[in-house]
Amino acid sequence: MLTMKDVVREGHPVLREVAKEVPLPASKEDKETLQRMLDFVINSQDPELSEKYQLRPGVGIAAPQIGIAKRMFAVHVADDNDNLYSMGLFNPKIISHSVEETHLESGEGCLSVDRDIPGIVPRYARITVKGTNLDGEEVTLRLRGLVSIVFQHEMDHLNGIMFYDRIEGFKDPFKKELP
Ligand code: UDB
Ligand code: ZN
Repeated sequence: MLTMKDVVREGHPVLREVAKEVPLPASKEDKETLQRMLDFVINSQDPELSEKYQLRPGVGIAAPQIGIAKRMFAVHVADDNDNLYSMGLFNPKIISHSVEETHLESGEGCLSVDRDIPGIVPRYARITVKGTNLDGEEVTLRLRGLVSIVFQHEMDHLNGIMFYDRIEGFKDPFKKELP
């Protein structure tokens, strides 16, 4: 079972790498890793398990956050209509996005960042994501609201981008140039 000990923190170079595509169909090992990541986010939201194993209640995790530079992430988060997005995705891609932007009023945090970094993190209001799920099916998702923000935050990890890179006026000497 993955715990916070497995989560690499700020300063680890893997968080600044551009992760590599996962060869498909996914290997047994890659599928097992992604399933463990999904189990981690689900467990972290279970009050008993999060207390017992001292897990931060997370909504998503990307492979680089457990030291694996591969393009895959897991999310477990519900939208405003209580639709649950609980899945692992291989090689996710934002195929289109709105011009309109949004942000979390309270800013963002990260499982790999053990400090509060205040500031508005601009995100697209709506995105369409394509990827391959744990069952090997190609899926297309149209997302908005918190779910869309979570997907964009996890996608950034696959490109070596941290949420604070996107905060206007926040100076990080190790900042990666944004495209
Ligand atoms: C999180 N959780 O999991 F707006 F119901 C964060 C942590 C770092 C605080 C644990 C979170 O934001 N939960 C949340 C937010 C809401 C409403 C709600 C629960 N992540 C995941 C992460 O670090 N992945 O790499 C950070 C989030 C910040 C914005 C999206 C992901
Ligand atoms: Zn993060």
